[in-house]
Amino acid sequence: MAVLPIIIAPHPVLKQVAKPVPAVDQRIARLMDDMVETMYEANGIGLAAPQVGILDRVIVVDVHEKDEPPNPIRMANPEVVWASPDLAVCEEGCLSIPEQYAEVTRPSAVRVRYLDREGQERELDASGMLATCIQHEIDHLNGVLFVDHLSMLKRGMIMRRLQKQQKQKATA
Ligand code: GNR
Ligand code: NI
Repeated sequence: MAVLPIIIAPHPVLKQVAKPVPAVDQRIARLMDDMVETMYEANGIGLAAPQVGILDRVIVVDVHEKDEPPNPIRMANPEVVWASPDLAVCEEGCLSIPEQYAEVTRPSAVRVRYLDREGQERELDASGMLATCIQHEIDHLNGVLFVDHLSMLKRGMIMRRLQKQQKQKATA
């Protein structure tokens, strides 16, 4: 396993649409494992392959509570097959937009179809933080960041704050 470098916005790879994986082969299983390790190392609750520069439709999530054992979920070709009509607001962050947060509104529950690490087709019913996180990760596969759900004004404020913070970090 390996910790991969996470790409920070604005970067063109984060705007690209990722390709479906034809099958969950050795390479994809390895990528899933490396992404889980990278997610844990970064203290994230999810990670999408484009965030580590790989344009395959692969995501990992783990929303376990601190007092519970880890529960990583690895997904290839995840697809929302049902979304609840009721919406939920969640304060979101993103490892590719470090230290910036904003409220995003999304369906409060989703059913997602995907291929697991063994290439088996599965469905998962998600609500709460898990539903939010899965939708955030699938957005990444479509070149969409959480700030794209905000008004132009709020997005501009966050991206300018991020630029300033990244420049300060580079010269610190
Ligand atoms: O670690 C993360 N936290 C988070 C919090 C609220 C909503 C979504 C997320 S996902 C984010 C990790 C990340 O950037 N995944 O793409
Ligand atoms: Ni993200």
